[in-house]
Amino acid sequence: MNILFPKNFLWGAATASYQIEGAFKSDGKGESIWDRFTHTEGKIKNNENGDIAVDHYNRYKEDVKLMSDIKMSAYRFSLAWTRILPEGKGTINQKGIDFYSQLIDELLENNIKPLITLYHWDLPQKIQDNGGWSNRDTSNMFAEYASIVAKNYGDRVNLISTFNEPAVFTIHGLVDGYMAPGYADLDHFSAAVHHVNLAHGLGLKAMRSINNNLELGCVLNLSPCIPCSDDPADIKGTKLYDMYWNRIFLDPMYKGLYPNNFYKNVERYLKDADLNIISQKNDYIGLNHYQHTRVKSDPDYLLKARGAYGNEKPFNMENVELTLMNWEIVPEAYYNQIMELKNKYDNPVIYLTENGCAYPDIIENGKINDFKRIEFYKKYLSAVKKSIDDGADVRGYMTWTLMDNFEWALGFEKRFGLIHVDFETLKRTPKESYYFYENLIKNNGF
Ligand code: IFM
Repeated sequence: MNILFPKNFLWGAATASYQIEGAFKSDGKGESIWDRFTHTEGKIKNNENGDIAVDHYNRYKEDVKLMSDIKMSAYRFSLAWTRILPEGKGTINQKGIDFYSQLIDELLENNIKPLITLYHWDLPQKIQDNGGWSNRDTSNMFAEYASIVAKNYGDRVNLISTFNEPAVFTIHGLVDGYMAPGYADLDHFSAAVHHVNLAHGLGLKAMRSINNNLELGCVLNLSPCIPCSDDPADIKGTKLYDMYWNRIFLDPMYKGLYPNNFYKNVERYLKDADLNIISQKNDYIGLNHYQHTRVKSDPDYLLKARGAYGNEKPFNMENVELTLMNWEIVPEAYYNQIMELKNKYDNPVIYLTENGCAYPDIIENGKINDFKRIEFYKKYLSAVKKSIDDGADVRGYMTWTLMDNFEWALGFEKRFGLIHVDFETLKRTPKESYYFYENLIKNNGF
């Protein structure tokens, strides 16, 4: 063994409410945009949905035990806003509050630190009906929801993230329509970007006013962008892509400004104090990272909605190693991304809130020998260690994901879990990577 991590490094797994909970209308839960979107014919591969997902709502004790068996020290999960506030605002649903309260207690009893994400894409449908993120009121409703969470769980949970991957849910939800709510409207998109940033700032403020000991931040999915050739068009396209994917959230939150080229799109939505509210201190950055993005300028790429990318699309080179998502395996990009945060964003505390890979894991003789996933983890974790050695303040690593689950528009086909789930019987079977993770935790390295 030669890769050792710092003492007290957190080792955990991440999940998201809609992808695992199921129980989509149990115990007073309201409808979310993902309930509506998945129930719309043709939106999801094989018309699958998260109505049952992997039934974590009813099986959370079994799932916590699986984490505890390998001594995970952290678990990152998101709350379904509609369990707590079925209509997004107003009356609180006590059964929803109780569910997460019991989950938190179960984690703490098993020495697992809970990390909450407030919003992993499942906006209450009632709020969407009122304009969703393109309506400024939604930012205030989010702050109200955040304060309810701080009041109810802040005594037991101190790490809370406002959003998961705002670039993903705004671009795919409002520009190309690939995800809920499924629109393609650039004005809505620009407004939504600003209101999500504002909601982040208002959410921090609201939670801090209730409990000053909370550690608060946002989870961003950042990806170094590289041109796929020396062609000036590709180089220009790469800058644009980087702006949309990485900077329009990172810069307002961590530097208090919008990139110049985007400012004109949001100027009309900005009020005086907004950028100060958005850029108040974050206690950490949550980094989700999977791969780098190669950008090729493609004038034939005519989908109007892709205008937000400046008609650029990610481009995979040939002869590179890909996972089942067609994502490139590039551990150096992970190192570079972490170091960019260290060097250009003031050496922040970093939690690695998601990283992982999908493969078509098959049970053979009762076992799932997912050695490619183990190799992936070894490579990516070596990159993390190198960044720590080079001064990055990385405090923990959450694998995506604990168990196979609903992968959004792709349905159930892409398996990312350490634990295999039979989607018919819902039986959980640990993969070989689960045992690799067990040893990793035991040795604090590999
Ligand atoms: O499943 C998603 C997760 O919800 C957000 N980050 C990326 C994962 C894999 O696509």
